[in-house]
Amino acid sequence: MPDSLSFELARMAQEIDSRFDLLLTPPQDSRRTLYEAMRHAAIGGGKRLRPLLVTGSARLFAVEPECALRVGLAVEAIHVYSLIHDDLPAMDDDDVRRGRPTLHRAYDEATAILAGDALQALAFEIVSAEATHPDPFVRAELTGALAAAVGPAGMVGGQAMDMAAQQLAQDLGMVTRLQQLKTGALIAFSVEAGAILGRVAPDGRTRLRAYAHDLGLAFQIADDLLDAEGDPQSIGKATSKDAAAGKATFVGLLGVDRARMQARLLAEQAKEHLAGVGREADLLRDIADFAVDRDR
Ligand code: GRG
Repeated sequence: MPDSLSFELARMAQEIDSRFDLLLTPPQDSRRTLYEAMRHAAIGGGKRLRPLLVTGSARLFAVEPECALRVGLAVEAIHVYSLIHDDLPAMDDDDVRRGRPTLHRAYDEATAILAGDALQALAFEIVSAEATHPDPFVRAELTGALAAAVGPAGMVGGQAMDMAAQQLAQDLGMVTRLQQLKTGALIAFSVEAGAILGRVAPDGRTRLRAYAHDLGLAFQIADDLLDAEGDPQSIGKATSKDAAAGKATFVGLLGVDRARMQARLLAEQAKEHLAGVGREADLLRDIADFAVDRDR
């Protein structure tokens, strides 16, 4: 990984941690446990890749860094909520996440459900607040686009398809569609958010959308490869769960070697969509490589 990307990842991790720390100060009343649970899930750990994508795309349009950081924080709050709910016994029933006990293990199921719900609401509070952008039309577009990326036509819809897929015959088209919603929609929002903040009209976002499409798939294939053959210690969660659960994965359909080739191809293709853009797109290029070369 280039030094510049390690630096950006470390700086983003610090930034997100300190912002969650400020926002989630436990009150002196009976909500204390809820706040502590939200802190357990949101602070420390995680690559913070989605906030970095918002920053990376915002750089192309000279967006105020504070605006991009706030949107990145909102996206990370949604991501953490999805991880908490995905780990619940009713879903993946996982015990370890980001190297720590999952939230329902550290606390209890009801607290984990509420902490996820609260993080989702917090994300919309952050993104729609005036501090995120002075233009109310920009804030409204961000809010609507985030809701679409998270809802039934986005991440939650993808999760529902994933659960149903375990009972169905699986093919590449179906897995691609499912993963585009489950993982790809929030990644695509993160990339597009920079353009929304920069007031770029939708027809000026075509190449950025193509980059996000290929990156999202490459990222998911790499995630499948890590589940199949990664080290649970460095990934911070149990591995080899997908095949055992009969999950629809790229590795299951393509095999390890073809899946690795496909992920690399998609990362290269993602970078090609940025051809002609100057050094200001280097962070997005580095993220495309990192998405497939990572070990966690
Ligand atoms: C339960 C509402 C609900 C949604 C679940 C996105 C999702 C849908 C679940 C997350 C679980 C999962 C393993 C998804 C596949 C890929 C993925 C999003 C991996 C985790 O993202 P990373 O690698 O994690 O960015 P860190 O911990 O680094 O933030």
